Amino acid sequence: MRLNKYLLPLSSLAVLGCTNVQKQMPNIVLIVADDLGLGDVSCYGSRTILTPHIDSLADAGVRFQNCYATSATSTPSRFAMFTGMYPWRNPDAKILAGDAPLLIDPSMPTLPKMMQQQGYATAAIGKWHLGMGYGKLDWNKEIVPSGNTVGFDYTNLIPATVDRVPTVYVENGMVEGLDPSDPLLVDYEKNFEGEPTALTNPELMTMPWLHGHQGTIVDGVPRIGYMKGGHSARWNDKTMADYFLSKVNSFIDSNKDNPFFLYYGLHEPHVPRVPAERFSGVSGLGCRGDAVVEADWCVGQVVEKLRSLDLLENTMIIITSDNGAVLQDGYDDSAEEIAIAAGHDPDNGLRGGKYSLYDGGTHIPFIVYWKGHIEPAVSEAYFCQMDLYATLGEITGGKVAEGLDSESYPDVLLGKALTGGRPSQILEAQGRLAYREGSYVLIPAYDGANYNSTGNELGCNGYDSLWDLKSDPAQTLPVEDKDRLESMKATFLSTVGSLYSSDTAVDPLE
Ligand code: NG6
Ligand code: CA
Repeated sequence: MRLNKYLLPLSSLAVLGCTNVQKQMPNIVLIVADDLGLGDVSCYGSRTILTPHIDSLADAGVRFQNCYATSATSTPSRFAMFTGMYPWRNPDAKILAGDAPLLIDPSMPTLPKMMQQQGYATAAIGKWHLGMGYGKLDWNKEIVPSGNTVGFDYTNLIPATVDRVPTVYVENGMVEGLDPSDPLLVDYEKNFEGEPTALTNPELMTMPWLHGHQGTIVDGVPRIGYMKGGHSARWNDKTMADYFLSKVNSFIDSNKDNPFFLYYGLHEPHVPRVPAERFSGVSGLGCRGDAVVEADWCVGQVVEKLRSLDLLENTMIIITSDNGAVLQDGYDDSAEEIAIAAGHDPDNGLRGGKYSLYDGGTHIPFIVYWKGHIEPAVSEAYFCQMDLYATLGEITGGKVAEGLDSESYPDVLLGKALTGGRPSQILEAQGRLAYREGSYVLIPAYDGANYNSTGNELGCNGYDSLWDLKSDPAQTLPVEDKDRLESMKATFLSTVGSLYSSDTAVDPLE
């Protein structure tokens, strides 16, 4: 089976992909952390950070050893998860600014729309990073289209990332808590006169920046981009986890008697890492470790909520991360120094991390828990987050659109098959593509710097390299197998066509 199968309609893929599954309609809670690596989670072997809440779901559920995001950064990875389509098919699916327009065309089929059609109440709460509105946004009016347009009945979102303006919550397309007499203005090109930035007022900073974060200072943290006004609506980093959790709890309360699909985008441990005071110092690994502990606590709170409403046996909980881990990501928060001193490896020995075509970029934690329906297991099966769309469609009886890249593997997701799964995948990192087939990965030749400005390895080697993740998971030495390399390259090129060019350089940091 080669990549040309992506050209087949999905109906054929469904036939190829799996067995007959009896329709079931559990609630689905999809929790996606931001930059959480395999080595950050103790059930994956971390001895330096303890994540007891995630671990207890892994102990009683299926823990995937071989699950991948499509991409090594957030926007493309989330785009694929919700649309079931490879992000590189959409040239705009790159790390988005906070004022970027909605990336998902409202006419596109999406996972949440499919769930809606199945009678599920749907919500997106937390990190979004898929754009909002059209053209130049007026943040003081209702933003249309928004997450609500692409399948979520309720949305309460960070427009982009915690380090990008505007630092406000957007609930169902409206900036929450905005005072009309203090309108919110946003610009990614130039500052508003007199507004404090890292360059004009460094004395206001409690979190110094190293790269890229020299814009407006909010809460002592300099962000990417500029904003003015909207003071009453500005979030407080330290209460963000509690804020989103309260929205999650309300959504679950309101939908306890009907099926619901909840996407909960945890903002941790993405920069800036500013957890609640009560988590400060708890990990012994600095603010990044504390943020991981806070994220784990949030997972525990969701489980407690479901337990208190007696919903656990009727709810599938999926925990994952949008891309691999990163330590140094543009702030002077000592995450790297502290991790090195403590022997904390957030990538669990994998090469590269966030931003990278190496395995650490897209190889992510993935745990599926469904009380009473899933046997505890560790799965070696290959699964991609993008496959959730087709797979959840098959499980719930939802109508999956034709022609998607998403493939259906219900037995894999439910832990009935612990091997098998997806035969191949195109991986994406900063607009560059690689090709995985079985345990082999082809990283085509890319020119340009192999490290970005924050020192993270990208996978630009200047030559075609082949790696065998089975015999060499840390990608220490390329495999010398010219025939395999040539055959994989031919398949890769016939799939991605002109989208591959060795001088592709789209790293916004460069
Ligand atoms: C980068 C930012 C990084 C992070 C990333 C997006 C700098 C130096 N780096 O441009 O801090 O915001 O974009 O991360 O500015 S993601 O997880 O949402 O993809
Ligand atoms: Ca991320």
